Amino acid sequence: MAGIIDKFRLDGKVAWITGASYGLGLAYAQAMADVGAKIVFNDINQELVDRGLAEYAKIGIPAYGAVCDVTKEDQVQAFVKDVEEKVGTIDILVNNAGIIKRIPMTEMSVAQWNQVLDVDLTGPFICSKAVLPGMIAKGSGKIINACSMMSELGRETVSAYAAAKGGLKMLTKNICSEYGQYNIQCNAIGPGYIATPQTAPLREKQADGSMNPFDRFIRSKTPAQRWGKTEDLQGLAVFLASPASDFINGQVIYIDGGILAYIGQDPNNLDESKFAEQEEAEHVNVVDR
Ligand code: NAP
Ligand code: GCO
Repeated sequence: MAGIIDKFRLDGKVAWITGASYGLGLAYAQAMADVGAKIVFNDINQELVDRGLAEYAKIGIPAYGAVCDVTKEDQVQAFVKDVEEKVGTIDILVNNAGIIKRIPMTEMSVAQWNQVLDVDLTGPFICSKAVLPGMIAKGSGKIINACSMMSELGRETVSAYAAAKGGLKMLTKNICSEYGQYNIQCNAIGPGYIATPQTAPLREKQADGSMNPFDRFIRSKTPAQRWGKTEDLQGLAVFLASPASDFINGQVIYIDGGILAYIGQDPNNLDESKFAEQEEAEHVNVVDR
């Protein structure tokens, strides 16, 4: 008799993780493959796709990868058609691909604004629109969006990113509203501050070798007093991709070490000696791009 653990398996499912050559996307793919999913991924150039394929081969994951820019609808439609012919209907879409530009709003050009919105908000629209017909025909589907602390909070220099991630929260709720009737669930993962290439500049040591002030700041805002590791998010990704979450829809689930619940403490009160071991672990996770 099937036990509850079987509800967390993805055997026979095709999972497309966008922008999954490294970072959180690679971690999501590893986890989903571990519970039986067939992995499909894309990146914006062949070098990155080859890098991703090498990463997957190194860990024994048979993956299908191709060049596809999530902001180009023609490329996305062709990618999905190719996958459906060669691998099968896409059961799970993780809209993971994303960029950030840290520029004061008054200095940000419209082109820079549009570039962030194109990848972080229009990209998920384009990719979701491309996979929904197959999910509707199949009678089931999972769409998982990459939201952020910036879906709830603002901060200096990330206006375009926050606007995109706030919009992505509402797109998540709207896909739920419009397609839930077809047994399609659309939810979002809301990571806190995770050690990946995207956040590496925020942890880089200062010229004198001292801790980056933003690194100290984030630890003072996180009850766990550490950055997240990509593996911290793997369980939630599998859960939202699996039958175990079939009655969860339109939700953003935050996985932030407690940031959104905590007012924070004086960064000067932190005992830096506690960080040495944690810091080593975080650097292992940051893939040099
Ligand atoms: P990352 O290390 O920068 O990786 C992002 C991935 O997306 C890369 O493979 C990147 O490839 C790809 N990508 C960028 N633009 C693309 C496009 N137009 N088409 C296809 N692929 C594209 O980011 P991450 O830290 O793993 O984050 C992954 C997602 O989680 C992002 O949406 C991010 O906003 C979100 N998130 C991250 C954190 C965090 O603390 N790390 C927290 C909350 C949310 P290239 O190398 O070619 O750019
Ligand atoms: C930043 C960071 C954040 C994280 C993440 C937090 O510059 O503040 O890059 O935006 O990437 O989105 O959840």
